[in-house]
Amino acid sequence: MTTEDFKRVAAEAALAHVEPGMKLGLGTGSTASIFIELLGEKVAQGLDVVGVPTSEATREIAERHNIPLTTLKDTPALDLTVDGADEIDPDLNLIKGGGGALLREKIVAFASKRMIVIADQSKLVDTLGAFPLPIEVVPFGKEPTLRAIRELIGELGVEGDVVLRRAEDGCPVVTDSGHVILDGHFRKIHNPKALAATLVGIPGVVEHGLFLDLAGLAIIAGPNGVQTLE
Ligand code: ABF
Repeated sequence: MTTEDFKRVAAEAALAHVEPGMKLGLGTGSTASIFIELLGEKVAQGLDVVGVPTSEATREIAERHNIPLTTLKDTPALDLTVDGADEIDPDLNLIKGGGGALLREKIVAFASKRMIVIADQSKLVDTLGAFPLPIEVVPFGKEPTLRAIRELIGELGVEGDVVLRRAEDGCPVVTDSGHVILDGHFRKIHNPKALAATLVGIPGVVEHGLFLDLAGLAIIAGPNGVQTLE
């Protein structure tokens, strides 16, 4: 089986948690997209759900699969969010935002009674941080914000750096909410809670990709089958 197959297995397992009438948060990324595609098949068979997309890309995919959509304005409380992740540790802490949608992903997850993370086994790690931590910042003053994060990395004594995320054309990636992303190479994040608290204290930081105490269940598929963390 391929990584794509494992993503599909995890997405299929998450579908079993969806009940008629649910208000759903729809995640972003390739694994979440498979979930949305499978959800679309159920909707075509008559399943009555409504979704809030976590990105414009996800909105397009959900529309293509005829999933009824709503907004957090009209539906501020959701039942369940299903989303992917870049890293998952054994305590269900996550790094998210490799796809640049972390801000809306976190708002939607926070608005949900439950968040299920779906992933292939490559996302499971002992310690977060090998994947660069996405940090969404306001473009005004991004240079001093970057310097502050660089100093923080230095204080932690890691051989890392922080870089402005750029698209293939060399321009800074701009998020759906009009911000830019700094990718922090922290290597090993031994105390995610402390780092999260420090990052939100830096002016200009809108949100970071550490998702702590948000996921209630992780469904992780690999060569040995499906593993769950909760
Ligand atoms: C989103 O998609 C992100 O937060 C995470 O960065 C990414 C995971 O993507 P994939 O499922 O394509 O690996 O959930």
